[in-house]
Amino acid sequence: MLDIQNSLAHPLVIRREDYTPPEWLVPETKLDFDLDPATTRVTAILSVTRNGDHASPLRLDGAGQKPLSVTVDGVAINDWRIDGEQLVIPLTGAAHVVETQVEIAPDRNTQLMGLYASGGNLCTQCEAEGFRRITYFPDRPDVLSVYSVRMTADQKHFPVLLANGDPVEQGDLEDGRHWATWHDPFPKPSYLFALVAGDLTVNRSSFTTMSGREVSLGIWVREADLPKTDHALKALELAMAWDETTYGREYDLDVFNIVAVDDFNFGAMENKGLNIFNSRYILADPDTATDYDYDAIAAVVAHEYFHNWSGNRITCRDWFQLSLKEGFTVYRDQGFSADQGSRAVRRIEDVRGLRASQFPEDSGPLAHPVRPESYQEISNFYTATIYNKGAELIRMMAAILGPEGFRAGTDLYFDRYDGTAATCEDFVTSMEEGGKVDLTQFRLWYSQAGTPRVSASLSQDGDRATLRLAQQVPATPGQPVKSPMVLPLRVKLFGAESGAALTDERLVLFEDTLDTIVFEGLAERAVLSINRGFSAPVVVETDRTAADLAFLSAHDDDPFARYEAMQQLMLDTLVASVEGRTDHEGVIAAVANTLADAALDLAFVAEAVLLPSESFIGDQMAVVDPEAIFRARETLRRDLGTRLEAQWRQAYARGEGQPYAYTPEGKGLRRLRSVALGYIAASGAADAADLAFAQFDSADNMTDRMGALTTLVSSTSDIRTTALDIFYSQYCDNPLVLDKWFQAQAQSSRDDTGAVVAGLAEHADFTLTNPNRARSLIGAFGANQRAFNTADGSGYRFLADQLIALDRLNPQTAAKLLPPLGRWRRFDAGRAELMRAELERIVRTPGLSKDLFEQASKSLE
Ligand code: 0A1
Ligand code: ZN
Repeated sequence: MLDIQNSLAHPLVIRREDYTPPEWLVPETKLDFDLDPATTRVTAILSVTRNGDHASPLRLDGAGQKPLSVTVDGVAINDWRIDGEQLVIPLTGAAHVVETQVEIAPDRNTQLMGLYASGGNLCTQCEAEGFRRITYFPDRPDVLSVYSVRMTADQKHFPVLLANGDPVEQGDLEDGRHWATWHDPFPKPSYLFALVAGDLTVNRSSFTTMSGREVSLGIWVREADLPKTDHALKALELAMAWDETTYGREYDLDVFNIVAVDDFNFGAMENKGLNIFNSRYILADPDTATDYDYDAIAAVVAHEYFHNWSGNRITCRDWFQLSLKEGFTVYRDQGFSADQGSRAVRRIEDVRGLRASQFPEDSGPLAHPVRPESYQEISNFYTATIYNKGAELIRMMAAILGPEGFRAGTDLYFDRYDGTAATCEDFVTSMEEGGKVDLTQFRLWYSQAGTPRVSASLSQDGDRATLRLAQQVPATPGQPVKSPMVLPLRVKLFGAESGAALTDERLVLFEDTLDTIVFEGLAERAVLSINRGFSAPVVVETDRTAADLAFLSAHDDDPFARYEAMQQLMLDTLVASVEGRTDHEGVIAAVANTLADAALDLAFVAEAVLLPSESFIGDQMAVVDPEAIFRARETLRRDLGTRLEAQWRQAYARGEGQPYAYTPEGKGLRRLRSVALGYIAASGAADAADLAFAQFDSADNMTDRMGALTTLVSSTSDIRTTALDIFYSQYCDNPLVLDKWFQAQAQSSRDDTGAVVAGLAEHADFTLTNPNRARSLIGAFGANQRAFNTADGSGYRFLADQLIALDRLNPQTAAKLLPPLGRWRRFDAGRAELMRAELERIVRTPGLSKDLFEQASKSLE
């Protein structure tokens, strides 16, 4: 039973079908901030115009501020009222100037939405509905306004004052305060508003755009962090150039600023001309950031920059269209990253991420379409489905249109909708017109949730082979019955004896429930390579034998397909082994083969020889048995370790003594080295812990140090505590590195991980007020399938306790960490009952946020 009070407190469901255009527009907004961490006074002067023929009053959204005064056309009024959290102002004419004054308290803002304090500086986060916590405003993305901002603050504590757009003027005041004004000529929705006041220093460079305009670029950080900003700045320059060559998109203001802050709910935010970043996606040097961090920084910097066109110039009409900007921008940042290094490895990483986060979402209680129909709290919809599945939709359209058609489609889209708040439908229409294709059935991808399942079977008679396809889209909450979707499947056949290609690659558009495709003129037995490059985000089941998969893992000419064949072989082997049929020979031979293939890129080899994660194995099973999965996976790891020990040692040695360089070759060497170390440890070799410790101790970079520490934290050797202590004392003053220390322990495969994590939650350096820290321990633990799902339910209890505590401070971050508890249907009755009990306890908690309430109550349904 759901708690009546909470259900009553949060009954409001917002529906896509209820969209109506705004009743009032705000062509111009002037903001004046008298900044102070304890009490900030905000004066807003809005020129408002009636939109259409109606007699409704002006309704401005608000949240938590203290209203001080309201004037209309320069005259103080007192017939305004507060309705819920909205400020309602009766207005008679077609256009008025409305001025409000409010007070807010940034230093008590632990939700990190609106104006808040982080590390002594003041900054904002307004997406999706944070602007209403700053001032009264129609806080919806289809109200576009031109903003002018004036800030006044104490000069000593806040020497730097930044806002959107271009700087206009600044000056000093007598009382130790100073002021600055900024103007953003591009009309924008309130969620893109930003300001920063702080004691910051800047790493600057400049960029000349394709039409010859000079743009001044700046990354603003604390003085001590300045040496860690070069990589992000370089990435920004690369991203700006890439968007010009790939999409013809040029930057439009004279300045582009980025500010890094330590307390941030997400990764970063694309505010017009003033991006605000979680510092983990800016700061890097070899001693503190891993190769993975470097790659992520470049990807996030590019992502936020690309939003200037896909998000800011063209924004979303309403939040149901969120994937319009997010799916497309993820697709764009993936393209950028692919162009910087190995395309295949990047695709493997993206697909692994999709399978780790989006597939479980799509098959669980929180499944929703890429364009959702309803929500209670929009912050809960910044999901892997909106972002990553959304990107896959764009990728499929790009495949269907081909490169030229796709570019024509995006050109048309940017051209036609520039300066407007658009919809997903507008994007699809642009693709249809620009690419001259019919996407009627394709639109189902936006409205139907759930990961389609395809079964594919190839049969051959002489020189003729028939591929039989069947598709099924599973039921999801609120969508019991589905129609077949358009699945673009890249398909190719290889000769089983020769290993040569028997056909060209074909793009099969599989649109019905069933289909057959015939291949003629095959000189030998054909082996099927399907969904190459992961051309459709679906689950493919085939009747290919272990021998065929091993063959493809060695001969397919698409590196992604080689990887997939190996993964499938490993997965089949592991699932069989959980079910009691253990035969590791096929996997051992295929891994040996890959390790021996000198033509392969080392980063690819490292990816290809990694076993599927415990949770991905769990996703294949009717009932997840976390212990059995863990044992099966460890046994295969041990066998691979022992049988191929010489090869692992050889691979390990290849990276030895190489000086650090952040290059594709350097990254490949380090990645393979860490994977090899893991296998050497899995083999039970007596020297494994010493080897890992030596690597840990002598590493000149964080990638090698973390690679070793990751192996050590899962080992039984006491040397692991020595390593953890050294790491702690070396980096306890660096929050981003200390996050890694918490995270590595929460990810450990040791039996005592649950107890260790509970202990770490009491550690002096643990805090729920910093989202990165909370995620590094609680998030990582929730993702550790075996440790989290111990049969006594202690992991569930721990997570629920933490979420209830976190919800009081920061509802958004709490709600994001809930999903592991929602997987109860996938487990045995005992665990399911324990998980449900914790979800019910959360739902019944008095004063729960609507963020956590929505996630927990939906997870119980
Ligand atoms: N638009 C940002 C994501 C983002 C969303 C909400 C936030 O509020 C806490 C912050 C950032 C992006 O896609 O990068
Ligand atoms: Zn984004």
